[in-house]
Formats: sequence, C-alpha cells, structure tokens
Amino acid sequence: MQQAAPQAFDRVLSSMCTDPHPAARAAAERFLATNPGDPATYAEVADLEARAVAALGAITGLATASGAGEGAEEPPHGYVTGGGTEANLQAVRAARDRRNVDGANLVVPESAHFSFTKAADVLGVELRTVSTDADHRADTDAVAAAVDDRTALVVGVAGSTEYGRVDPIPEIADIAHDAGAYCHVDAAWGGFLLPFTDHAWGFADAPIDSLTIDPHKCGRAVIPAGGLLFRDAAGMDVLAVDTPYLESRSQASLAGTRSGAGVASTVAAIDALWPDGYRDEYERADGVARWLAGELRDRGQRVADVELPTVVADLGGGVVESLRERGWRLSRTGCGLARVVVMPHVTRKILRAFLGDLDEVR
Ligand code: 0PR
Repeated sequence: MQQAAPQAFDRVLSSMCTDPHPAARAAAERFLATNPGDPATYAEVADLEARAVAALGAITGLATASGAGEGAEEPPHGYVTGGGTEANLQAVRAARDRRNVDGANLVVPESAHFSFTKAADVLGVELRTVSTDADHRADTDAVAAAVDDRTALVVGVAGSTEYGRVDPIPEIADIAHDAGAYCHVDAAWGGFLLPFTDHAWGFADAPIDSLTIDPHKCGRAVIPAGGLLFRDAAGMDVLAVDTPYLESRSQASLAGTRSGAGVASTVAAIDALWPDGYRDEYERADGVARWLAGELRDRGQRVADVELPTVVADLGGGVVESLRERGWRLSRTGCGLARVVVMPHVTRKILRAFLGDLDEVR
C-alpha cells in the first residue's frame, strides 16, 4: 500500500495542532501499544504518566503552591486525557459529584469551548452561558449574576479558542468559591504560553480547583494528549470507579484503554522544551502575531488587539473563501472574522506569502 505523505503544516493557519517535537514523535512510537489505563501491566508508561502530571503541575504552578518552602512541593492530581474535551468533561463531572446538589448547574462565559456544551448534555447539568465584555473576556458581573446555590462549577478560559483571551481568573475563582462552587480553568491551548506572561491564571496565583492544559496543542506532544489537573486528591477520587478484573483497583479516566503514545510524548516534549524552549516559542509567536496584526492594519483591515498569539481580523466578504481556494487552511470565528493561530509552524516567511496572496485576492 502506498504511504500517504505526512501532514504538511505550511498553509495551516487556524489550527491548534502543530508538528510534534521530534523527541515526542520518537517517544510516541515506542509507547504506541501500551495502555496507561492498565498500570499493573504497563508500569513503565504509568510511571511516565505520573511524571507528566508532576511536570504539568510545575508548568501551572501547582508544584510550588504548597507555600511551605523548599522541599515541600506537592504535585497535583490528574492524568493525561484524550484531549481538552475529555479534560473539561471530567472536570464538570468531578465538580458535579463533589458538589452533590439536585439540579446542578455549570456557569461558562460564551467564549468557552463547545466541549462544555457536550459535558453539560452528557452529565445532565444545566449549562448557563454568560456574556463576555467588549474585549471578549468573561464579564464578572454576568458570572456573579448567574451563580446560585446549585452551581457546581464556574469556568474561566485562559487562552480562548477564538480570540486567545485570558479571563479574569482570580475574580472568577472568588465568585465560584463564595457560591460554594468549584472553579475550573480551561487553559487547553494557553497553558504552555501563560507561564511566560504576567497573567494570574494557575494554581499558584489564583485559588482554582482544576485545570485543563493540553500537551497536544502548544506542548508539542502527539495527538492524543490532553491534561487534567486537580489541586486536591478528592478531584480524582470522585472520578474513580472500581475495576474488579484489573490488577489495579480503580480507574479515574473516562477512556478505558488509552494510548501510551500521548503520555510518553508529553514527557519527552516537556523534557526537551520546559522552560527555555517553550519560552523562546512564546516570545517568537507573540512577536509574529503582533507583526501580522500590524501588517493587516497597514492594509486598512480591522484587527482585534493581540493578547495570546491569535490574530483575528475582518478581511471582508469572500476573502477567506478565496484564500482557502489558494490552499490556505484558514477558518473563521463565530462572527465570520478570519483567525490565525500562531502555532510553532506558523512563521513570518509563511505569513509573508499569505499576505502576498491576500493582496492579490482583495
Ligand atoms: N478548550 C479550548 C480552549 C480549545 O480551544 C479546545 C479545542 C478544546 C478545549 C478542546 O480540545 P480537544 O479538541 O483537544 O478536545 N479547540 C479547537 C477545536 O474546536 C481547535 C481548533 C480550532 C481546531 C479551530 C480547528 C480549527 O479550525 O477543536
């Protein structure tokens, strides 16, 4: 059988996936046939998963959050999921079961990823979607007005899918906790970028309860590798079900058999890139995004301010379609604006060619 060529990324402008780090590819290959869902049989990959969770804890600040000084660091509790959707669903499930009230609800800003719609549907939780402000961040007054004594979870997004916005996480955590609810941060995309900004978003600076951070997005691991972290062991405990015919006694993941490739590649990518490689990439992407925004503004386009490296612009009617016909994989936001996510494969050189095509089709 003829082999298909590997995915070429050079015209992919709106995806959150990218070329995995070479060490991540190699590690994935080695662990393709292992199952971290069965740790008694696949002990090596189970150990790697513990390392992955500890490393994600260091990146999000949880491993240094115990406040008891050197040597007192405590890793978070969590696992490598199939992606952000599974992580978000499991966070809602854990909060629902820990909160344990009839008719539980979930409060999310309208900028939240559609995985919360799936989670609410599957879990039988009422979804309360609240408005964002003029700059596309969660409106804290709207969040406060939506919570009540049946709210199980309040979600803040740290790196939104459409605009790359970071919600006011400390305020959202306070609102959640005042209502007796849990606070979850969806940093599926932003998690590997935020450590290099001055945002208070993680476990160290904001008292959040759980977090999504996906190695298969900006972490440069292979698909599938999402990350779910809890501050307290109770988050994982409530998800665990008994596993009578496995050596290990319980399982907290949603999937049963899972790919060890995602786990092993997460550790390999983080070993290779944390912190300097991720910092260098964040600084590069931030520079490229601001440069692209400037180039588009110079052409008279309306461009949203850049926060994390996503550029959203109004290119005018039909332009996205014409660019797609020329091979650019460009998608649009809910309101029809063009959106470029500056992932590691999106370089100035590629964007110069893109701007050349844009000038021709306009
Ligand atoms: N949370 C956030 C903030 C996300 O952006 C995404 C995915 C998820 C959770 C869900 O993660 P998984 O897909 O790993 O389950 N975001 C985009 C999505 O809807 C990625 C994207 C965006 C893909 C635009 C293609 C595209 O054209 O899949």
